[in-house]
Amino acid sequence: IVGGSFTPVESHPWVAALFHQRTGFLCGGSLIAPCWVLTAAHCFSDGESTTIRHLSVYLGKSAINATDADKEQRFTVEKVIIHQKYNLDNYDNDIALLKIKSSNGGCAVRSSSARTVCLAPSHTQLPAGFQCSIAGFGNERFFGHYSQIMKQAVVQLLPQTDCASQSYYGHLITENMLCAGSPDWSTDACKGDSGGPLVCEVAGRMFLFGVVSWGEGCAKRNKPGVYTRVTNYNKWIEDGTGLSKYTKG
Ligand code: 4AZ
Repeated sequence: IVGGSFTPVESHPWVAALFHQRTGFLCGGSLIAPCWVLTAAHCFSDGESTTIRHLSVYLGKSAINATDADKEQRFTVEKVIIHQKYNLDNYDNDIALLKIKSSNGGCAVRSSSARTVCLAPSHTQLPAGFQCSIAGFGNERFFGHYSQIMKQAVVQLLPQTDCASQSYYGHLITENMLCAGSPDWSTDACKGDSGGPLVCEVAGRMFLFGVVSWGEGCAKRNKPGVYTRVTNYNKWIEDGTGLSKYTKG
């Protein structure tokens, strides 16, 4: 994350950190149900990281290179579901589900450092200018390295028409994407934040509206962060997880 501030995981307890056995930190994610993490499909597009026995998922992690055994929970990945229409040329449908399992065969246990985030009703649209927040371990500058400590930042939702205009991204923006940035272009998601959450508070609850997907550079003028539009995928998530909103509780 470029700009923003360091944050304890308790402020973003749905943030998951995805690691690859050989290459280390891979991507962010969001806990949407005790056994399910939502992330970006492109985290697995190198074909290497899809070897699921090489993947680990952590919840409750405030720092990449430190262990707080009292707070963190570690999981292996039982199943990776990549969206069947994920397009690796334009990152359309950049969404994936991970089924997680702890060493004792269970799923996530709710605590101050680990809890689920809500999904908004299908096709909910928040107004342009709405303030949402992003969190992750991604770069603090485009030519930098991953942040050792979790960061958060506030970004504003942009009008889709602005984002798809010629001076921004033009036809690269599909209906399955949303754009967010800061008015002075100082704050953005960056390399390594991919898969992580864009959450917006509505009626006192935090809802997952975006998955960090792509952007041209980081915190560049007229080049906002692009996020997978999660509210377009409620049915896909229900089908993939087998959880309907009536059985989740
Ligand atoms: C990346 O390479 C990446 N500024 C993620 C987010 C953004 C740019 C690049 C958005 O993972």
